Amino acid sequence: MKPRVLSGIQPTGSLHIGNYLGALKNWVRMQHDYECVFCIVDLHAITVHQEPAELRRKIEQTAAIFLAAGIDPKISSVVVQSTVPAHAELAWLLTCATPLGWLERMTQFKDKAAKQESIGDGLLQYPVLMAADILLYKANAVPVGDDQSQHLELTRDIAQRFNALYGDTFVMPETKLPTVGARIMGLDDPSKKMSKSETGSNHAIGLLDEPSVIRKKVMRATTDSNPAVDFESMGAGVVNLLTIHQAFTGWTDDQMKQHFTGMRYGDLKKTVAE
Ligand code: AQP
Repeated sequence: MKPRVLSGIQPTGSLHIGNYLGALKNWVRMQHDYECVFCIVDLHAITVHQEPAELRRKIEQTAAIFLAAGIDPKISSVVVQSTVPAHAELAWLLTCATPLGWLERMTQFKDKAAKQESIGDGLLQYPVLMAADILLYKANAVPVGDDQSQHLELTRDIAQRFNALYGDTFVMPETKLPTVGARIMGLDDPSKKMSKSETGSNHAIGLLDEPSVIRKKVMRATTDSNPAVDFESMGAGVVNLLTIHQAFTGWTDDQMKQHFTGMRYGDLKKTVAE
């Protein structure tokens, strides 16, 4: 029997190249070697307010993007989380076995809570629901971007605690990060990860952006005060542009250095935009 993979994406906002390079691209590759379940996690999406009609539209759009990216429904399962009640049921059982302090320490909770005047309890429980998604299917591997690593560690902690309290029940899942592209940063502010919920018009490259819009966004990307690429001393914006290029092309570090060393930023941006 093939080992099993579970991963998910929230149908919030517009999917961006961070979601593709951090998660989707790996999913497409792994579906031939693993038994895969890919989830559109709408119950996670409602941990912050969503307009119901818009959420329904985004669920369909996210499913279409999965297929367009190369997920093959003949070999992989695509599931809308809310259609399988066991996700929410297991989340409650796990909630009762999870110490509050573990959840309050999650950086994504702290970041998202800091952006809102009042927060719902769902935001705190977000990683428990994620643990339920993964443990429900006895997934062996979970391909995610780096921002989800802490939630995966928590999933293993919850599984271990549950197994210790009630007997061997859950499989320990392994985190699978991409070697390049695990954390794509915002084009406008390379200190922040590219995110659907950031509203800046030059922040993210959407998977559905027109080529002319992508070109414009890349040409406006933040770099640093150097005139050209210097691998010994680079600002985060330049590192980000090079990472995006490397993740899409699959070039080695040596190929990257040979091609880009000394290249002026205008030309670097033109190359990345292509
Ligand atoms: N910037 C990123 N770089 C690499 N991977 C990323 N992922 C997200 N942002 C980046 C990965 O994409 C998958 C799906 O993410 P999600 O939709 O479940 O939620 P998220 O991680 O919170 O992503 P966003 O885009 O920031 O969404 P919002 O703004 O709605 O919270 C995950 O595997 C994630 O690691």
